Amino acid sequence: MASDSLSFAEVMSAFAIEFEVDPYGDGHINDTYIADSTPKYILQRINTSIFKNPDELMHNISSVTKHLRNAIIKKGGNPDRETLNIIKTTDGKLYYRSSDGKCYRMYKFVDNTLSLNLPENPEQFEESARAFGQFQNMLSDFDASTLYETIPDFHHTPKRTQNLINAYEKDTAGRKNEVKDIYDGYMKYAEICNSIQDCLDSGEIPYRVTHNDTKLNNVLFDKDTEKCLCVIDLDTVMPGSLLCDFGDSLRFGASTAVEDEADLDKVWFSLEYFESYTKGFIGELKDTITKKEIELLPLSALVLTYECGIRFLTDYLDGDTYFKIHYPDQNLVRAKNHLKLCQDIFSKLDEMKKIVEKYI
Ligand code: ADP
Ligand code: GN1
Ligand code: MG
Repeated sequence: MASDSLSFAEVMSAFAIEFEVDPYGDGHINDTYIADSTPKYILQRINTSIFKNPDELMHNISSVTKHLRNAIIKKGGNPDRETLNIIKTTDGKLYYRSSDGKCYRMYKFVDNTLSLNLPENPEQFEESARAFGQFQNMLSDFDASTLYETIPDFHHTPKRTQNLINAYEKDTAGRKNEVKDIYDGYMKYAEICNSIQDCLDSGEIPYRVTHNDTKLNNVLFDKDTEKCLCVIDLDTVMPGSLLCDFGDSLRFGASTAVEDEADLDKVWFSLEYFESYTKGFIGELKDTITKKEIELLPLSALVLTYECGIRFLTDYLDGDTYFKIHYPDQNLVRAKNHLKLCQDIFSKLDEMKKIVEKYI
C-alpha cells in the first residue's frame, strides 16, 4: 500500500472506489497508482507545478478522448480499451481536489497490456509507429482552437536552448563546472536543432493536433495480440508538429539502450529501428504528410533527442525540480546518454535520408 494511504482514503471515496492503491508505471511527471480492485483503476496525482491549470488540462483530455471514442466506434473498435476513459468524481467533476490541495484524476485501467521502455524487436516498434500515426489521423478533424496550451512552448527548441543557457549562467545547484563538457557538446547542435521551429514559424510546415510525448511507454500493447491497443498520457495533446511526434519516438525507442543507461558504449542509434518506425509512420500518414515534413524526418530525430537531452541537463543544473529522479545524478546520466545519441544520429543523417526515400 502507498505510504500516504490516509489521504488516499479520502481521494478514493471521492470517486466511490474505496480500495487501496499502489505506485505504478515509469512516468517521469505525474504520480501514478493502481487500484487493484475489480475492475482495476489508475489513479494519478496531477503534477500541478508542471500542469498549472488542472481545469484546462482535464478539459483537453475530456474533449480529446470524446473525439477519439467516436472515431474508434466508427471503425468498429472498443472505446473502453482503445482510448483513456475518465472516471468522474461522485459530484461529476473531471478531477478531485483533496483537502490538502492536491489534484487527482482517475482512469479505467486498460488491463492485459504491456508498457515498454525499449522495443523488443523492430516489428513491435513499427507497430507503435502505426499506433501514433493512427492517433494523429483520428485527431486530424479535431478543432485545435478548442485546446488549451497545457505547457507553453513545450517543443519550442530555441526557447529550450535559451532555458539551458540561463540555467548554466544561474547555476542554482552549483553544478556548472561539472557539466561544462556536456554543455559544450550540446551547444554544437543548437543551431541545426532550430529547424523544426523555424519551419513552423515560417509556415513551411503545418501545425496539427499532435500528442507531443510519444515515448514507447505511452502506448499500451495488447498482451495477447501484441498489437498496440491504446495511446495514453494525453496531457500534452496540443497543436504542434508531426515531426515532434516522430522524432520523440525515435529518441526513446531507436536507441540501443534505455534512456538512463550510464554505460555509453551501449548507447547507439539503431538504423534498423529507425527504418521500422519510418515504415509504420509513413504508412499511416502517407495521405497527409507534406514534402517538407518528409524531408525533415531524419533531422527530427536529432532535434528531439537534443531537446530532451538539454531539458535533462537544464533540470540537473536547476537542482532536479522537473523530472522524477531515483538517484542523485540521474538527470546528468540521462543528459550524457542523449548527447551520445545526438552524436550518433548526426553521423547517420545521410543513411537515414536514404531509408526515408525507400518509403515515399
Ligand atoms: P506520466 O505523465 O508521469 O508519464 P502516464 O500517464 O504516462 O504518466 O502514466 C504512467 C504509466 O502508467 C504509463 O507509462 C503506463 O505504464 C501506466 N498507465 C497510465 N495510464 C494507464 C491506464 N489507463 N491503463 C493501464 N496503464 C496505464
Ligand atoms: C516526460 O510524462 P512522461 O514520462 O511520459 C516528459 C517528456 C519527456 C520524457 C522523457 C510532460 O514524459 O516531454 O520527453 O519525460 N513529459 C512532460 O522521458 O514533460
Ligand atoms: Mg508517460
